[in-house]
Amino acid sequence: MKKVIGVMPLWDDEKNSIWMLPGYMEGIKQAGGLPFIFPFSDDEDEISILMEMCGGILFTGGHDISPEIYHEKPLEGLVSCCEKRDIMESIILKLALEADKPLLGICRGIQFINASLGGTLYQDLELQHPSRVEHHQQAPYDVPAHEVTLIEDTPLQKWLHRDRLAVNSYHHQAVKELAPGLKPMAVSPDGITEALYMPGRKFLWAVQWHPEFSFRNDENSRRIFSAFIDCI
Ligand SMILES: [Mn+2]
Repeated sequence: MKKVIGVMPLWDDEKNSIWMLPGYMEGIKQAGGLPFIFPFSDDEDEISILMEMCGGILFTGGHDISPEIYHEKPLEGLVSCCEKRDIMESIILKLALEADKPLLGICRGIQFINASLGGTLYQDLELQHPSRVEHHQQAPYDVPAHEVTLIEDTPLQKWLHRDRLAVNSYHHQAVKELAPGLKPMAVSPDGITEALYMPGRKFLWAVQWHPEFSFRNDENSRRIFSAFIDCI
């Protein structure tokens, strides 16, 4: 039985259209999974039917998370949200947790999981957490931008067998206060939580960096996808 992965669609505001970065699909495929792009829906019954087909869910990067989710007003001109993603992903997160369905979050994915479970975000890192660490690198995106420290005895540290990791970085929002029930797995030199997990789950990991850009030339990025697919 193929390991089918529901991939959260990206949304293009100008074209009013779904789109997808091939790296998410290829990253899953090279690890032995079968990805499909989830269609947009706000209907829990429809979403349930689709989720029954899935062995796991990938929360992709993309738009900012609505600050309303963590009870803040958006900073004017600095936050660009996608209501249909927030609505659908809220339903999917709830169903995935109920069914203990494996879930990997990338970039927006780590932010969405943390905010939805009661944590908060930096709406704009440059304004709210200025530092010398390059979190918003220029292309190419498959090369490291900063290091993270992997926290001892966390699943990521044990899976990669290392204490430090060079990662790419392309984000302007980030985890601020961690949600109850989540634990950090990686921290940047300026103190940002760049990976987290939920203890007691089959698999709920999320990373702030972008293995979908770097898996072709980086073994550790491939291993993040394989940790996810192998557990299904
Ligand atoms: Mn970063």
